[in-house]
Amino acid sequence: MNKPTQETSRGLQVPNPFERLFDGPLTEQMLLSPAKFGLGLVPDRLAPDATTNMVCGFCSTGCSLSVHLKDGQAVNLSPSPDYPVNVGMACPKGWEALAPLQSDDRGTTPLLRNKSGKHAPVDWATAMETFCDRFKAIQSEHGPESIAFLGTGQMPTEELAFLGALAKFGMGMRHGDGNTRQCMATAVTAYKQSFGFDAPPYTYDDFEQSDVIVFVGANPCIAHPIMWQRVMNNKNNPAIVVVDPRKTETAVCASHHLAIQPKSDMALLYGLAKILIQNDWIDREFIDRSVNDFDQFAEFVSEFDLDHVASQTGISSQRIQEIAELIHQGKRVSFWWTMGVNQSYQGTRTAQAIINLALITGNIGRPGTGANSITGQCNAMGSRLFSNTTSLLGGHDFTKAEHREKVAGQLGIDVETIPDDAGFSYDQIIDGILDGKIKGLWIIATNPAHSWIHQSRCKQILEKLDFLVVQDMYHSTETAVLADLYLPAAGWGEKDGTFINSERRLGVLKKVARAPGSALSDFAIFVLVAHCWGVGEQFAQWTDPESVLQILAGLTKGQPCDITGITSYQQLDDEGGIQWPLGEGHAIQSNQRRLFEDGRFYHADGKAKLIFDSPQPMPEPACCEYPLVMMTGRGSAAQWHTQTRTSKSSVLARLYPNAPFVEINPTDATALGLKPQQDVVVESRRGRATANAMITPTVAPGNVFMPMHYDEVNQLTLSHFDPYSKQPSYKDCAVKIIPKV
Ligand SMILES: Nc1nc2c(c(=O)[nH]1)N[C@H]1C(S)=C(S)[C@@H](COP(=O)(O)OP(=O)(O)OC[C@H]3O[C@@H](n4cnc5c(=O)[nH]c(N)nc54)[C@H](O)[C@@H]3O)O[C@H]1N2
Ligand SMILES: Nc1nc2c(c(=O)[nH]1)N[C@H]1C(S)=C(S)[C@@H](COP(=O)(O)OP(=O)(O)OC[C@H]3O[C@@H](n4cnc5c(=O)[nH]c(N)nc54)[C@H](O)[C@@H]3O)O[C@H]1N2
Ligand code: SF4
Ligand SMILES: [Mo]
Repeated sequence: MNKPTQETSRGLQVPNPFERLFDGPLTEQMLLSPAKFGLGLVPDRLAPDATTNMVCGFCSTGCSLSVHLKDGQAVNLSPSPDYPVNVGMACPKGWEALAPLQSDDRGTTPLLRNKSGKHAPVDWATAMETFCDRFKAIQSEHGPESIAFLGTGQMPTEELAFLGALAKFGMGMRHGDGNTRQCMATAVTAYKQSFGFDAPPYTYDDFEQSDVIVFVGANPCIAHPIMWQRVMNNKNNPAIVVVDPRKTETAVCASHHLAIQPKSDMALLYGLAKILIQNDWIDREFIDRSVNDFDQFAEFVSEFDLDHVASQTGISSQRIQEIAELIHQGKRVSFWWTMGVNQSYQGTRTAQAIINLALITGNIGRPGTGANSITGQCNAMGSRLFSNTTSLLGGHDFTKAEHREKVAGQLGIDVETIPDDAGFSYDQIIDGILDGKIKGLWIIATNPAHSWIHQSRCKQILEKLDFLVVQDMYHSTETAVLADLYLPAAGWGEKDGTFINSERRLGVLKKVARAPGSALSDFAIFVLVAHCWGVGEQFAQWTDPESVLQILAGLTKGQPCDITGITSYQQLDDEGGIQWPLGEGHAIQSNQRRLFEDGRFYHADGKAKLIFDSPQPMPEPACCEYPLVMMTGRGSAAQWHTQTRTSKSSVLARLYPNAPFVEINPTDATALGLKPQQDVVVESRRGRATANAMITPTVAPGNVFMPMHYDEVNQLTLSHFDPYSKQPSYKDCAVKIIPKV
């Protein structure tokens, strides 16, 4: 029989973290090398030569991939032909999804920094003992709030919920955030304020039903290629408007490209609203029934002088008029936005300026419409609802006593263990390290030493910590090498769970490969931590991912994101994924469901709010010394973020330039005397980076662009944030280019 805990030779009460995953007696030997004891093997529920469908682990599109097994191990994959998201398509990353699992720098054992400062292998028992001893020592000296965590939108919902609950309710942490802050925080805040809940309203079928499609600050051809395929399936010959300072791959395919000045979107969107209202090209009936604050909004936008808007945006007033007419004439207009909006010092109000256009024209709640934020990472939506960071588990509010009571009751925990606010946001955690409030940090499945804004400072700050734990698939990431303790994690394909995609669809991922060495799933690591920390009892029900989904579903009862109707992974598989909400006992009417069909929003009076504010100037504009505005973003469909995963595929490696590059307009290049591919130094007030000059008219004169996939980029970026969402403004800072001789 399994024992819940067992004493190791060191006297540590070590749990059996694998009770439901492995049914044999636990020995210390197993903890030393769990994979040898079957913990890494494919579960029984898959036949050894099966083909099984699972959701891709890169972007939020959530394509289904059919993974083919031989002798219980994944050998190949192809896109699933009948899944409602991707219907037989995948982008290069999806096709190559198994490649990152095979790599020499996979973590196979925990690593502990020794006295000479080097990482040395240790067993799991030592790793857990050190983890608990060091974090507890910090807490007893500096208070429970002196340790924090940074999580991710790239782990299954069950794992990120476990992390959030364990850290905050079990380990007494108050502060925890994740890379979703870098990505979706603005959309979350905008939706919460405007709709009363963080609820992207659309379904991918809307891409196919629209007759006018407006993309603002989004480049789906590169970042969400299969969503773009859905646009290409649209039979209505839609007008496609792309608002982006660059002539991106998406802009090239559009019928209308508005190459606006960076960060002038608000002026443009208010200008459009003014024209729509002035001409009465609005849906009065919908506004009266479903929208608040229209008169104030109409008055606010009436002040916008269109010639002034034209000079700010660089788009002529005739062109703005033309786009307003297009929106007016469209029967089904959908508005989509991504990081060109979210990653801005005024992102929340910009996102709301988009939402306002959809609301005043009644383009919401019908096929082909919506104010639609596209999410980024495979489980960004899961993280928004269940990471227990900004929101209390299940989209609840830490500050509301009744929500804390409800969650405590459901989980059977003491309500006092639930903090009464959301704690520090990511930037506050980083600043907290600097001013000595945060002494210990646990980083899981994110790589801030590359991806956080103004990274040279970030690296120095992480080095100030008394104790840094990094839990990653690879021991070689920019962040993992800084760790005092490194924990080796299984990745996508090596574990079970669910992701929630951009259109709110839950889909299953599965263990189809064996994690290397003694790497464990993040889930198993959390079980282990819970037991070693001494709160195993509190998490006694959190035995395996599928049980945790049921716990989480229970928490959503009565919430807009109610998923009490989801009862098993099998059901998700059978249905081709299920979009939230699905209440208990409700039948799934359609596998393409959108929100707000009844015109009712989540504020107490059922109405949406029009929220607006004056546009602000860029905090670091181009000047004599730094005459170019640098934008950053995705460079190719084959590169993922900090490239820890995609760089492992030799197929993908052929699809993008290996060296960092900076896109610069021919006019600026000529003025600087640059030759194509010449090495240049890109310098901002904070750092210098060497890159290849890519001379191209796709960026306007005065602007440059660098892909975020290269470590150098965030040496340059300026640490500034949206005041409401605290999302970093990654896409605007002043630089100069110095030719290298
Ligand atoms: N291949 C690949 N796909 C990915 C990812 C990846 O790393 N690689 N990451 C995923 C994630 S997590 C995310 S969040 C998404 C991001 O997806 P996107 O947001 O589509 O990608 P970005 O390139 O970051 O930014 C989009 C565009 O914003 C523009 N932009 C910059 N400043 C402004 C501005 O002031 N106004 C406007 N209107 N536009 C502006 C840029 O020129 C850029 O073309 O992609 C997801 N998909
Ligand atoms: N300049 C600039 N910077 C940006 C952006 C930008 O546009 N411009 N975009 C921002 C955005 S939108 C985002 S989302 C962030 C992304 O930034 P990060 O989250 O830092 O980037 P990733 O490379 O995806 O890092 C994920 C890490 O998790 C590890 N990992 C993957 N799967 C697992 C798993 O299952 N378990 C564990 N334990 N580890 C795993 C990977 O090896 C990798 O180290 O970057 C942001 N940074
Ligand atoms: S579009 Fe996104 S979800 Fe689909 S295969 Fe590519 S990376 Fe995976
Ligand atoms: Mo993102």
